[in-house]
Amino acid sequence: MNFEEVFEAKLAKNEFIEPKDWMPDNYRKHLIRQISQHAHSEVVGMLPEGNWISRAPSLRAKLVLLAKVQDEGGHGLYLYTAAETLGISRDEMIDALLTGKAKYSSIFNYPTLTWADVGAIGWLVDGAAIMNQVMLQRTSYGPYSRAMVRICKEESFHQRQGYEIMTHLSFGTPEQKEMAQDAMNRWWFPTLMMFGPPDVESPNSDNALKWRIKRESNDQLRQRFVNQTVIQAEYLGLTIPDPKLKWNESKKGYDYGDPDWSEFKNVIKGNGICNKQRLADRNKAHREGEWVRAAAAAYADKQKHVQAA
Ligand code: BYC
Repeated sequence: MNFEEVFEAKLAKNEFIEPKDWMPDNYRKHLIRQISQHAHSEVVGMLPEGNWISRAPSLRAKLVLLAKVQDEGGHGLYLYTAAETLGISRDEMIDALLTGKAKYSSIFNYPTLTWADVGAIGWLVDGAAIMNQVMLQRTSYGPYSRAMVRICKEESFHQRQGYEIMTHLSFGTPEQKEMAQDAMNRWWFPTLMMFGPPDVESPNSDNALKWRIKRESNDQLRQRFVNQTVIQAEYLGLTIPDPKLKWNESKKGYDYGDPDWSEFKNVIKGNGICNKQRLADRNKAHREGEWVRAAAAAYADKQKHVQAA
């Protein structure tokens, strides 16, 4: 068998492709694109939530949120490391993020206006992230799959954190319930956009499915998310802001209205409400972390000399 046949045979047998295995150039490029975008999303995702650490309504809420935000940093680390095994350097990836060349999830370009938004992010955004990421645990590239196993465990905790906040608010005072509903109204459609464009407009899906990088399509996952979330919203007594939402017995799922795809395109082009602020904040954090990187590099250098002596 030639290299390509070995690669195809592994995919057919559901075996992992590992860093030293031969792989088509486009498979490598596809993975670098997706894994690095995913890593950037985790790191940029720390920003809207991080804004609320100092304003959390109790010590307990603050501790839980701090842990969650730290987890996101860890997810970024696992994912950057997985991408590095494909032959791209961390510096190249970070540079692409900081200069605005790389994409990250559209969802993090929306503002977090109230504490209920922290709940909505955990419940809806992490809920959508898990829906997508559970299938990525079985993605064909070994290092990505292994990173996803740990990430998914932590994401379930994040989703519970958000749902707990929404439960407190929804069963709280009328003002608190209103805050929860307002957050639901603003986050619902942007969350549906996280799954990517409709299948018929998704240029990367065919290869992703063929190479078993994605196991399910954008629309399949979006549908599953809607089905799962409606019942959770009903329990909270919150209304999903979609007049087209309706149970469809024949497909055993909900029909739902489309997000505004022109808004999505605008956000991923860099023109969302918070794109510029997010990039400026990431650049600032990077500059301010320069001394940490220099100290870590100096320490590593010193250790090399000690070992050599
Ligand atoms: N935002 O051909 P398509 C999280 C881009 S957050 C921005 O369907 P693909 C977290 C796409 O990149 C979730 N861009 O692409 C939660 C492509 O452009 P390029 C992060 C998007 O790759 C809480 C173009 O549109 N999760 O984890 O087959 C706190 C056409 O799309 C988006 C992941 O990244 C979007 N929403 O499917 C902290 C999961 N959607 O690259 C963190 C891994 C599409 O050709 N990623 N685009 O220029 C994936 O599963 C897939 O990459 C996607 C898109 C489903 C996102």
